Amino acid sequence: MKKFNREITEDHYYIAKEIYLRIGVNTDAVIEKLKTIPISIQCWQGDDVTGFENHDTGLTGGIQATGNYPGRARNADELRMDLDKAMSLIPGKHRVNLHSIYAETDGKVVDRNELGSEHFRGWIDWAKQKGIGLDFNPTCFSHPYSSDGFTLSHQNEDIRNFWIDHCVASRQIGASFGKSLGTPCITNIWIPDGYKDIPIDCYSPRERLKESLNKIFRVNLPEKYNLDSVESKLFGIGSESYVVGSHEFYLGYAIKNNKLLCLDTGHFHPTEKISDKISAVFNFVDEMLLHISRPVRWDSDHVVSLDDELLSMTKELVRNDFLRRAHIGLDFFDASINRVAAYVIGTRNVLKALLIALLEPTDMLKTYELDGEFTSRLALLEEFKTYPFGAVWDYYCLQHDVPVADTWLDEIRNYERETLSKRH
Ligand code: RNT
Ligand code: ZN
Repeated sequence: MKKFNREITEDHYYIAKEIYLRIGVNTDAVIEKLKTIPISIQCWQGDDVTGFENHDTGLTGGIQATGNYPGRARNADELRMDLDKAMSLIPGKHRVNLHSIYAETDGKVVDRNELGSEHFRGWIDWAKQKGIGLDFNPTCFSHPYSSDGFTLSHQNEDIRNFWIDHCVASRQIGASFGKSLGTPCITNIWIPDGYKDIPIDCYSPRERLKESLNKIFRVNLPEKYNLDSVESKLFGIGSESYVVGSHEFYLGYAIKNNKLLCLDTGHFHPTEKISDKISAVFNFVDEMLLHISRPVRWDSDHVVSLDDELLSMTKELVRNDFLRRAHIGLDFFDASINRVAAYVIGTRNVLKALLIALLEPTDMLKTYELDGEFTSRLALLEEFKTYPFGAVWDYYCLQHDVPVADTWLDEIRNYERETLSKRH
């Protein structure tokens, strides 16, 4: 594809700047604000949630990465190389979100309850060199001890304890990330526990989960290094009838125990909107983690698209100045397209959605709302949809020395030809 002419991009921006000034929006200030918002990029899109352990369990836990596009990262070096490539095509400084199965154990078998920060040296050094933060997740799936579908809520105490130890170890690894990198790590607990079919006792597993969480969090870690979050889900593949860690369960847990609540956009009934939950939840919890994905039918993890719900979410965050309290993470995995492109598409879309939200003259709209001027509110909301945010976005990319518009795709094609296609 032909390169974008620098002058045209700049001229477009100057025209857009005038158009936004008319409605009281300073695009230069918006650009400065957007630079300060990090997105936590999930490492697991790069290898279909496989990790580097040598279990033959495959991916379990009711999640699935479908597709067999060539070029999956097979080890930490390849994954980091792919993330480097993706991040070179995304404007701004972001974070990377790891799972415990991405430990580097030098060929030795180290079970998950025995993992330590030494197994993440490669990741820490890489992040330090890039000047980025890391986030973390215990992996409570794809393991022989999760094979019957239960982990922290398991009826067997030994199995429960194994997972408790793993979660404590994970929080400590998270704290070591925070300490080494100078930015707190969010360690997010998600478990797959649940039943395929109608349960008799819904209460006991939840009671056990609560007790396991209490034990996990009893180990005190400084908040400047590690922040804990808990993630709910409605159903998984094979846990269609009952999930122990439901929304109400974790909402209650987070409020009572002062934890971050993780809202994954794919973990609710299809007509429920996360965008409408943010303001409700923020009346009761201090901070939250967002797992932005895109639900389609049964799948909660399609690559993020610039759709209405994403825009509603970023508008919620911007309008209420929630950006300091809401940590933005991504959670999608698609094995049917170029995986590096998937990173670029999803992350650029979240940034575009944030930019569009930041370009809104919120005070003006709020005034109309309070004055009962609903005609103006609707009329302007609709008119603003065709304002030239694309010109501001292109300029933002240009400023960051990142390909403008669709020209990043050429770099992905080159990378595919020169690197990904050689992985067999
Ligand atoms: C699963 C959860 C969870 C995982 C990652 C891999 O439904 O969304 O966040 O996607 O931990
Ligand atoms: Zn998630």
